[in-house]
Amino acid sequence: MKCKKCGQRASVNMPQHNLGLCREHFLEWVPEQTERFIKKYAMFTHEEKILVAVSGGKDSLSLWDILHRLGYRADGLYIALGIDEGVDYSVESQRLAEKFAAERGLTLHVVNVQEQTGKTIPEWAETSLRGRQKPCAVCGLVKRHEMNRIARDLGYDVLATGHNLDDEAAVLFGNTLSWSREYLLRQAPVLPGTPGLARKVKPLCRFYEREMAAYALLRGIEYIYEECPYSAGASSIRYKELLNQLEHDQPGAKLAFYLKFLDARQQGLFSAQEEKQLELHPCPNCGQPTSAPGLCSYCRMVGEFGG
Ligand code: Q46
Ligand code: ZN
Ligand code: ZN
Repeated sequence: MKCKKCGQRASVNMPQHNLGLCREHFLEWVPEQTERFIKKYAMFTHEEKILVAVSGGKDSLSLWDILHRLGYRADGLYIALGIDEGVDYSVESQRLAEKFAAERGLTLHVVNVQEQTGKTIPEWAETSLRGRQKPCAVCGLVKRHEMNRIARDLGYDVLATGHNLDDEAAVLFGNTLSWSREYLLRQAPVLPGTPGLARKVKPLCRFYEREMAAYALLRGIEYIYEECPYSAGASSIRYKELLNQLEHDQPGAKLAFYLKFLDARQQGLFSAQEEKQLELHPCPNCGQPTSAPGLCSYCRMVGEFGG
């Protein structure tokens, strides 16, 4: 395939878009498309302060790189989870996030979960889940809480995460299989902010995972290749494989699945009453918004198992 812009040999072929691009034009195309999605979904403006949740992986570092190239005011947040037993996953991902920031003169905030809460994520899982389940449930809870806390305390307008289309389509697939209307209701490129809670945005939600991998590679971004050791066997990985099989036979199927869901949302998939369910109440302890009145899940966990 040839580059659609200059006719040279294409470095990246994207059959789903019927598009091939050389290195130079692909590296231009990705930020252009990102800017288009930011505007289309009214994610943020150049005046707003953005906090990018950075894991050290290809998606979040590429997102930070793209926003920086587009001239947005974006700082990073790295949350050290303490997942290092025999793998050095957290240590290595923190090193790469810090290196990325230092090389570009960008601001990176680092929160250490153990210093903040007294326990690492595996230790929290050991006590609160009695070691019976994978730590992901507590990990998600703690990460969300810390991201919201830092965004609020440091005055960021927007919290941006690096979820790509494969992530979003897999989540959508899982929620559709179980018809979890409550979770479906919360899946969108933009979740509006409320007092005390920054708006949440996913600027890469329309990029295929392999497009982001190509971007990181061609930009020379050094990122952690290993997945978190606890991600093995997650249902989202199986859903990704299934969707990839479908995509293989039918290029563009993954994107159509996600975009048609967004269209259906716009056309009133959910009733006004359901949309209202998204309204949140402040937690009496930490002040962070929570779906049910009373303490939020994070404060309940720390209250019960902390100390
Ligand atoms: S939730 Fe689970 Fe991830 Fe936390 S414990 Fe690892 S796999 S990092 S996205
Ligand atoms: Zn070209
Ligand atoms: Zn709370």
